Amino acid sequence: MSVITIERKVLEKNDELARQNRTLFASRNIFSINIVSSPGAGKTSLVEKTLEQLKGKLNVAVVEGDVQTDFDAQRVAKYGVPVVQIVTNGGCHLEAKLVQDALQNLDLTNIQLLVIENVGNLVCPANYDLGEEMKVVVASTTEGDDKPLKYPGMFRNASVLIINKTDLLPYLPCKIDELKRNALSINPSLIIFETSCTTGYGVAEWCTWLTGKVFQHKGTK
Ligand SMILES: Nc1nc2c(ncn2[C@@H]2O[C@H](COP(=O)(O)OP(=O)(O)OP(=O)(O)O)[C@@H](O)[C@H]2O)c(=O)[nH]1
Ligand SMILES: [Mg+2]
Repeated sequence: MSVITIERKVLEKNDELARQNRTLFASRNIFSINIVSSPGAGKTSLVEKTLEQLKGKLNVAVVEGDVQTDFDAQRVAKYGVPVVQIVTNGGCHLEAKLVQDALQNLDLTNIQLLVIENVGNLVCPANYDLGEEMKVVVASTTEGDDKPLKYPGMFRNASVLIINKTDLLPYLPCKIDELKRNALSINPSLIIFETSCTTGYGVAEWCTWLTGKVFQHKGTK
């Protein structure tokens, strides 16, 4: 019973800090996304491909979250965008406070899109609001088509599903229609894109949609 109470308090505190992050983003007119997935589904690869496409079109900053190492921030830094790495030291998800602290080390001047890459984990990040506009869940074909049913929280809380590693479909038992059906049975309003970050397939469609969202958001402020 007391464990439940403590967990609720932790989440309430997190929600308050997420509200503060959201207020900061709104005051600066920044659209923010929180990319979540199991380890290795292709979050950083998607960030890299997205940065390639959006170069010269949108000002983007990136917050990287990992249990250990700054490998992902190093990959992103090659694209010449502001990036900061959060190392959770074992923590299995990002929290609003970690993002708030990281933002102190990020120059947000003229930034239109903030991309937060969460720790690879299909469970815990679902419960922690970071102040983002939307969660984007990446599910790769190598994980199988049943994951939305086994990890429903993440798919329920996401606005967008990116099915990545479609180039591997010929070699895998994963059925993409089944994966989509399962995801939509959990969350009928999911917007779905299919990508291969290896071949670049589908990345343009995702980036066009995302750019539209950023400008639509700007228009409402
Ligand atoms: N075949 C194939 N491989 C991919 C694709 N996208 C990513 N990969 C590979 O998958 C591996 C993991 O990719 P990352 O982008 O590091 O995945 P991640 O989700 O950021 O991983 P973590 O941050 O560790 O959770 C790398 O070896 C990528 O090259 C894809 O579309 N097709
Ligand atoms: Mg990564």
